[in-house]
Amino acid sequence: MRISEIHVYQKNLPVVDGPYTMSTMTLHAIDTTIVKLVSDSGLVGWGEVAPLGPLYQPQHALGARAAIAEMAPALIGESCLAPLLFCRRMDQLLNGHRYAKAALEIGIMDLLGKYHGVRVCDLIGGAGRERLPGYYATGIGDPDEIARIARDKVDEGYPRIQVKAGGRDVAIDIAVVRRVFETIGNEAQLIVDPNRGMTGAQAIQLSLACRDIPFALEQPCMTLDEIITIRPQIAHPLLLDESVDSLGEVLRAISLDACNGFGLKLTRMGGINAMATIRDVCAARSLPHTCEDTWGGDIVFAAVLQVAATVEPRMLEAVWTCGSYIEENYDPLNGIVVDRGHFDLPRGPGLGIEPDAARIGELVASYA
Ligand code: 0XW
Ligand code: MG
Repeated sequence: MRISEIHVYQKNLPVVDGPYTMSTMTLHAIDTTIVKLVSDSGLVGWGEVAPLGPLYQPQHALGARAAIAEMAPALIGESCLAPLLFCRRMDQLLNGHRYAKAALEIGIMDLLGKYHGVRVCDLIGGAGRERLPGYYATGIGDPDEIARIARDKVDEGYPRIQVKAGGRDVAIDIAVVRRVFETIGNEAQLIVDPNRGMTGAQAIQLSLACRDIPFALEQPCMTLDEIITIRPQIAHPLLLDESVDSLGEVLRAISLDACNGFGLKLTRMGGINAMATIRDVCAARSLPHTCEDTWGGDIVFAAVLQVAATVEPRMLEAVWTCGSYIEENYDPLNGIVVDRGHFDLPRGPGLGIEPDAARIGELVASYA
């Protein structure tokens, strides 16, 4: 089975009840890129990558499409049955740009699963469970507003709540954390995520002022170096998110004893197989992690669930999808939906979803 055509689509995903706010940016819509890999067997594989605007990380939507344009012509005729060799071929065509390569790799894994009549999770070890815990991420807001959202989401069934912080007076963030904990107590796991928007001093201040409240602090500062500096001075477990963008960075963080776990974005890491490797590395050091991505629709989040189902339950922090922030599923029948704060793994072969052509945006490039 070889690739005979690659089609690239672009779609804007408006943020439902938006904008989505973080310490460093405000987003009204996210630009997603969908790839359709057509094989000479007639089977079709789907991939997707949706960077979170141009400021969240160095990855951005136009970069994804430019990288795909750079590689796609030379990928026509490549085998769909050997994902490792396919990824090596992409590395021979373009340096870096793991996030764009991830979209194509997701498509290859979808095709491979469909070819063998198995789910993607079966290709990377097998699903340990069919239902996965989700987490809800709020935006930046005032204490009462965020506490109300946290209460609602815990009542809905979410076992983990992430509140945003940073980019403002740290006293407000301290008040938010206090108010949220007064409201939900230990009914859900609490994460505080400044998305790089705090100085080291602010992060220390937040942590020490809330020493009595159990939460994990996610990516408080801009760089790994800053985080390593403050780590001995804070009272909470520390998770890295934006600072880790590859297996190499995960290994570096582990070797520097820089964190207690990770927020792992599938496309940023390079795709499904890269995530499976990182899953095993994290398990070897008992470092829990999420399975998630920056944004996107059914395709990228089906891939996230396929990986999450293979993670040992005690090592999986939770799954995040932007399900409640997007308007519709690409696949109206088997699309990813949040059910009482949890997600069910799709049942069909490959990724287990089949996008509707009318819902995947504009065709922007085709290669054959
Ligand atoms: C909460 N998220 C998973 C949504 C956005 O992708 C940002 C992100 C995070 O944890 O930084
Ligand atoms: Mg984060």
